[in-house]
Amino acid sequence: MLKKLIDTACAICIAAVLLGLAFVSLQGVEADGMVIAVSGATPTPTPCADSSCSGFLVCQNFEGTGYDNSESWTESVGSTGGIVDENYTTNVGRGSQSLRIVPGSDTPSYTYTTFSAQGSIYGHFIMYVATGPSSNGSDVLSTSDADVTQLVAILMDTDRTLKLSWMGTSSSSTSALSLNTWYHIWYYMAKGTGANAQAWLRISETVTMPGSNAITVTNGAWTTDRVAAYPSSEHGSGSDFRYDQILVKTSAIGDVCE
Ligand SMILES: [Ca+2]
Ligand SMILES: [Ca+2]
Repeated sequence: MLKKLIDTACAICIAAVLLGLAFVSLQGVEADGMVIAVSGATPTPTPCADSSCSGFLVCQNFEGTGYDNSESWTESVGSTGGIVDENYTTNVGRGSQSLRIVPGSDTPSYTYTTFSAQGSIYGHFIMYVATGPSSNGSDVLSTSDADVTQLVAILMDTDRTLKLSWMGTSSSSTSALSLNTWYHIWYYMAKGTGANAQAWLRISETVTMPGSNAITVTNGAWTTDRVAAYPSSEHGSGSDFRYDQILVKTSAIGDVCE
């Protein structure tokens, strides 16, 4: 009798183990057949790049009165109707405030902060187009040298496609930004020695950086360091843009926080 009870218990025990293995097996295989690790511990999520502003040359989210992260920004508001509002709350990309930039009818509007001279930078910003530009090649985000000479700029045409432009040369993206939609835009710019400077642009509606470029430049002519990367409007009335989460770093940024 005792042996039979032990045998019965073992059979139940083995069945339970087999059921458990089957359950673990089911849990361990995703629909696409990729086997993932199963453990009792909760996986630690990889923190997004800007979970803190530590290590960034620029890390601006426009939160609170004025600018945040103790950064000093200088505004230039275009004459006759220009707007630079770093406390904008109607359309916000992240947090509770964003930046609105509208050009004046006679001069553009922009705001900038500077950083130590860099031969190459990685950047990110989010933007929202309420009204597209009235002319092709309108400034969206500019980078400049120590003399505030524009080196490479991200521009937008009237069809709301973006392009990278440098010294009279440009390379265009293939798809247009929709109106009233927030886009994450990542870029990389590295100076060269003549006709070999590098740049790329990537665009997404999510915080995950795409693996491929929307624009690739390998023959850029710029050879000087840059000290600023800043939002700027078209040179003429028409556009109405919002910006948020402006980041600059000397190393890759990757996925960002929402
Ligand atoms: Ca914000
Ligand atoms: Ca603010």
